[in-house]
Amino acid sequence: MRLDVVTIFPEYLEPLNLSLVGKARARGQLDVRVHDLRKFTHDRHNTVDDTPYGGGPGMVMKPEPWGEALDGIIASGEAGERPTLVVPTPSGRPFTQQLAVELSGKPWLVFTPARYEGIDRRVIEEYGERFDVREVSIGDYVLAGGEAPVLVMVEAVARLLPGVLGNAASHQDDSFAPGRMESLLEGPVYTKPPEWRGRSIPEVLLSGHHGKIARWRRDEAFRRTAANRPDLIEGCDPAALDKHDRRI
Ligand code: 6GU
Repeated sequence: MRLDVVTIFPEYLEPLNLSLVGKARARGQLDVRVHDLRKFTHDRHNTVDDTPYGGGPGMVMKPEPWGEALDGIIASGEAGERPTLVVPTPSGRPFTQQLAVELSGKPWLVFTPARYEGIDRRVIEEYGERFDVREVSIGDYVLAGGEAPVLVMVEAVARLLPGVLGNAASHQDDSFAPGRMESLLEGPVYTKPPEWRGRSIPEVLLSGHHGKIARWRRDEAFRRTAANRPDLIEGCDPAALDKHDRRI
């Protein structure tokens, strides 16, 4: 998969050299290219913003540098290859595991994290006519720019690529995985030592009884979901619940 990111803070994307995403790049599974938007300006001050038409607070990102940057990136692709443009904005559609799965099936994503009050609308219109453009928000709070959301989205997408996680089965039971039998949060996990600061491991996990362990994990997942995300249980198909759940 190819990923391009256009930003006025290329250094903000340096964590893409680390950990899971960094290793996927080193292995050649991900081709990540970060571009400095200011390189596509032509004035002495490398201006990327201006005052909003109609007045109001803050500044708006000028369309010309985005147009030059995106045209150059698009032209650098193989003949006929068309990227999906991902535009981070608090006004976008929610970024969910389902969208991460959908994006992980695309060959080429271009991210356009903005600062200030956002990008001149005409840029989204212009590319929206020719490309698949997704305006996406990572949650109901306001950040100063789209760079942190790009780190979030790239990590969520990259770990779904074939061969990036050690074990392909390990994301089949992720909390929020689409098609998960019950969409419950994952329950608690334990490892050695068997006792730590006087705290032991739930007995059932040491029993070797796989049926009882599965039952216990399902109950813990239900309990945690009811406590932390009651909305997920309200929205659940009642057929996905069982007799045990009603007793918890
Ligand atoms: Cl994608 N951008 C910004 N600036 N703030 C956000 C966001 C995105 N998602 C949630 N808050």
